[in-house]
Amino acid sequence: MEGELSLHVPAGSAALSRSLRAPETPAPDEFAEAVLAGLARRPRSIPCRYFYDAQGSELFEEITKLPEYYPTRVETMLLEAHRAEIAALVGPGRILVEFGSGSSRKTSLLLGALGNVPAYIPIDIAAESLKEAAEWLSGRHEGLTILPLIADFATTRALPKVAQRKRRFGFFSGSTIGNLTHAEARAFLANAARLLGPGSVFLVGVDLKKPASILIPAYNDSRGVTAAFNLNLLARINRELGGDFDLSRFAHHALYNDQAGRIEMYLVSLVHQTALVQGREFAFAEDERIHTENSHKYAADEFQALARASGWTPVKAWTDPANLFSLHLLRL
Ligand code: AVI
Repeated sequence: MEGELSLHVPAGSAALSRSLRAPETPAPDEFAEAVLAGLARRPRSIPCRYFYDAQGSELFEEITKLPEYYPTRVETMLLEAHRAEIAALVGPGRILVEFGSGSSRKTSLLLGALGNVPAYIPIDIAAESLKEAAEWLSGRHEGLTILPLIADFATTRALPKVAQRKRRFGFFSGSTIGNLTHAEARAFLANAARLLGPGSVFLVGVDLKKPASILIPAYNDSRGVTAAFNLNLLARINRELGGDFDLSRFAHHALYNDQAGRIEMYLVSLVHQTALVQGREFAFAEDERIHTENSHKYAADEFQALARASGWTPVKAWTDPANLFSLHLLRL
């Protein structure tokens, strides 16, 4: 389901909140179908996009501030260090389209460096995050036209009409591309090429391959925020689908699958138990897992090969001295 919240922000957040339509909630049936099918299949799995209800989005924001979770910090540092060069390579007057925009905090750095941006189109499934992000940005970039699009960034088929009038600059940050399989990532990049159109440029943040000794703490932090984020999926099922999961009987587990080059997250049943979801009963053996997320890591040349296979030409890549994270500028 897609919906547009169209607004122009002359000054301050008061004007913004009056202009917003009531947020559209994602179709509950879609969540129910995904959960029921995911719990019935073997191995059990639920797509990670369902992490992001209001509580899940808040917990993710907390994750981004954890000392162990380096991606947000390092990507922000790369944007701060290279924004002027990025802006020079992108050029002025482009509409900025952000895929999976979330809180839009990093976007502000780009907007400041780009200067002349006719409109900003953040695309996200979480209506509340979009609204909050638009309000936050409007306070910092007076006069910016913000056209939020409530949609799944992976399957967005069309941009608002205004976006077709100018050349476009895509932004996909945070290594969210890592949450897609390689085939999905390729399809996403090809769809982004079609949406952004000929002559467009695309900046993509990609987490790099590195030792498991750095990766595992990033996905299993000492404060248990990532565990709470993972377990919130069961809490969301309880809230929205009449589930009766006992959260104290499931544990968060993160491992690095070296062969696949990805972090895998699971919810592990600590005992033999049953749980009800929309009146259907699911039995879990002790140690049985629900796969909840993959987070793929790419060497810089692996990502560039993927981008090429999807029709993009790599222009330049930036990495930090410790080789933790990369930013890739691509053009069509
Ligand atoms: C949103 N995404 C890029 C995060 C990641 O690192 O894969 C989600 C996340 N899962 C656990 N911690 C953060």
